Amino acid sequence: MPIRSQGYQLLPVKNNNSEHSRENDDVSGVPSRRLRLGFLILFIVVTFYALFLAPEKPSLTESLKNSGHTGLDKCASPIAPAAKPPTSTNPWAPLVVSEITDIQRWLEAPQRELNLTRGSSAILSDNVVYLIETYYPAKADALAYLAGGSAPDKYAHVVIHHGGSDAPIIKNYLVGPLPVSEQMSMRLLSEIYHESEIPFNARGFVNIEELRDVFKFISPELSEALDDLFGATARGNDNDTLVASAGGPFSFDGSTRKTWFSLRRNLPGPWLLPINFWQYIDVSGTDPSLWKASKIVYNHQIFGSTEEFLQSYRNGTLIRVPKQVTGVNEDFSWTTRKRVGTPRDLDHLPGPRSVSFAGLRFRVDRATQYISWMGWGMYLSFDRDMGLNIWDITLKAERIIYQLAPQEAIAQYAGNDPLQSTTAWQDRHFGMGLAVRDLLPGYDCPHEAVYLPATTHSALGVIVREKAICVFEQDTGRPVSRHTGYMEGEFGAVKGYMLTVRSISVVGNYDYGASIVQCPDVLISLNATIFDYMFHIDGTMEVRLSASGYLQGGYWEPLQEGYGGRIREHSMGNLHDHVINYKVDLDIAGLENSLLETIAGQEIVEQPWLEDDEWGRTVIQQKITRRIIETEDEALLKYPINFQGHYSIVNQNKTNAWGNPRGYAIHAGYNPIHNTIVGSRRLLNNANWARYNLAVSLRKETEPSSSSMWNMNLPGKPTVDFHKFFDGDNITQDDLVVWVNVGTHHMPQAEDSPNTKTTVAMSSFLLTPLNYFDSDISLESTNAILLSAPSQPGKPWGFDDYGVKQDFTCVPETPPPFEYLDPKVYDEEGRLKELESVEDMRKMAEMYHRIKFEL
Ligand SMILES: [Cu+2]
Repeated sequence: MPIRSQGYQLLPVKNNNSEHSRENDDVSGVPSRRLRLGFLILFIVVTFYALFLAPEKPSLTESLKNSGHTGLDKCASPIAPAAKPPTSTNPWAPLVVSEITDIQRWLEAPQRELNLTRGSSAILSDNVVYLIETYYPAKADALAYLAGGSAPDKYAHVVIHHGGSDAPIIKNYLVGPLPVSEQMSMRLLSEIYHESEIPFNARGFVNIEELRDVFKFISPELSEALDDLFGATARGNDNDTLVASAGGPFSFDGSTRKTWFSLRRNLPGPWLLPINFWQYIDVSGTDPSLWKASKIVYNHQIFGSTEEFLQSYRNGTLIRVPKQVTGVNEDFSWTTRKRVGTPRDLDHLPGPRSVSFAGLRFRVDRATQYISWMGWGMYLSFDRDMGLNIWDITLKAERIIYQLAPQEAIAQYAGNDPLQSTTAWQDRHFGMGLAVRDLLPGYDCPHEAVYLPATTHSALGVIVREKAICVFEQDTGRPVSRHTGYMEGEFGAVKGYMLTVRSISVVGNYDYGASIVQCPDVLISLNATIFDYMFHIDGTMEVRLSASGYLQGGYWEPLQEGYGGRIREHSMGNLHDHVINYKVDLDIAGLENSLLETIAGQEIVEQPWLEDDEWGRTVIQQKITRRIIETEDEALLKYPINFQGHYSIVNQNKTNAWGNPRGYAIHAGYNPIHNTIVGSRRLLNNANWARYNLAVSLRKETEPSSSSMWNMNLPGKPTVDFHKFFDGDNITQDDLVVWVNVGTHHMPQAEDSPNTKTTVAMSSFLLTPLNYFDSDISLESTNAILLSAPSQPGKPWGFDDYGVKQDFTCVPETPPPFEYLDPKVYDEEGRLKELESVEDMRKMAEMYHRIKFEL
């Protein structure tokens, strides 16, 4: 049924000549002489200011002076000019090596009665300091500091494995205030978790010692059988041709700790080279003598114990995989990243690179890790669990985001084998911050990028990576806005520029655009994750995550059909979902914010101006419905069907000049997905955020994060239960947090081999002004052009480039030669540690994801 139009009535119609002629005047486009004169004066002032007075462009002025028009001088060095942070310290700064060392010593003092053993030599039944890092201050305290008050006290979050207790347990402590003094104290930190106790079986790995007791499950007899069956060895020798990888989660509710071991060939990219042999091991508790291997699966045969398997092997009843398909003589070089094929035309030339001829246009304060660019400002921080995070993101001196931080990254696999079908990773467990990698200059980030360090602590000491974060500005190669026209002032373009802050983590097999995991030689999955935060001049920012690296490959055989894609003779990529959650603590025009749902629907409306002719008396058209969502319970959200609308955070009491509430909208970017699987025991209640595209909750100091490093191993009893955040609180005109997901339904294919590509394994969301301003602020840019029509056809078009000479040139500095250095590793005393071997470095990098047998 059509609805009746509103607000119109049929009246006798007359031509209104006077109004018509005024409209004509308006569009005549002939500016008055006064306007033209005004424009000329403005142009002269702007040009003079840009060339001689503008304080923000010292390097351009300098370079212009140096170069003249006769020859080319050297360009300004690509060094970021100093930023002016709003405060003298970064209240969210990670702890530095000396602070961590001081806390370690304070914890070890006899009067603390913690009976600690240092991580490097600890066994499971010892008490070990697992983590020391910054505990972020309460928001009210940080805001008071930003507003000119005193700096908040600095506290540390300390995790201790109490393996030496009668009932081993993990405890969290708040230690401070820093620096260490008589006033320093420690207390249990439990208010941010939903479970007061963290079961020991949910723990993270401390060192290789724990795994040594796992290696015993590969007995000499079993090694011999493996050698015979696969032509590969796992004997604890340097030249072993098999390594292990384990699946997770390791526990359901903390009562046990078990994992499926899968064996893979010890070659480059072992993740792609599994053999069809799996072992289920029970490593519950702290007494390795009670651990057992309860099952072996080989060639579709299931054995209740290693002994059963060996018996069958010895007595000839074992159904063997035919020798020709065991890969004995196979060429496995395809798993390397070495260049293949014939070089393409002109590919012997280096590709284009971008140069800021007039010097860098973003500012950096290294001491506080504060960055500013084109009206944006932000502080960076870094933590063990998820790596790079950003604080106090301001635009034109107004805070838009208090905190922007990744929270968790899940990857749930499928397959017709014991490992893949039971795997649901949550990479926070391994520490995506700990897994940050030094960036490859010129390859991971453009040549001119400015690098910033990150410091992370683990039970084995402190790692400082000098090139953990890169910051760079790029020409996006397309205008932010443009229009062609003949009227004065309507033809022009504003150039698109973007500032990117990036970090890359490699947890096991994938290189997530962000971090480093410590894994003693068991393979989990090695993914590189690239975390990008991209800022645009119109107030838009994009949060983008890309993944690369090796798949967690499976053993291909026809029975795997439907669980992924075959990529080689006996290798497949198994189907899985990645979902990554971000915390976005938006503060739009203050703390009092509401969640606005905007939906574009369809209406059939009858209009009085319509004739009853062939078009009919009704039209079908779009219509917007806006609704403020009032409680948390209604704020577990999926993007509107067909993206007909969006969700936004607005301040209902602060309006722009047109009466609209000022807001920021959350738009889906690439791959706006959520988790496919709901109800799996392995993600029962520990990653409920992954069921949605986004969710909005009332901000609470007791709900700082949607996950924890133990969540992976506690699906039945999660340390942080996201659904508990949604307990009916009113969310109108209050401080809100948006939890937004990105991800990929990863259906592996041949082109994922040897590595997944960031071109498609990418996902993002955008935050963009929604009536936050009165009009488009990118029009403020002087990197823009305004054209005026010639007086007669054939004459050149006039233009105004606002005095910014886009053709300015000089000789760029030669980029420094490529160099890649190891991170600095400090021991518990804060002394720089010499790693003994490359194998040590590898262990540290691949810990738990590629386990080399050490018997
Ligand atoms: Cu994947």
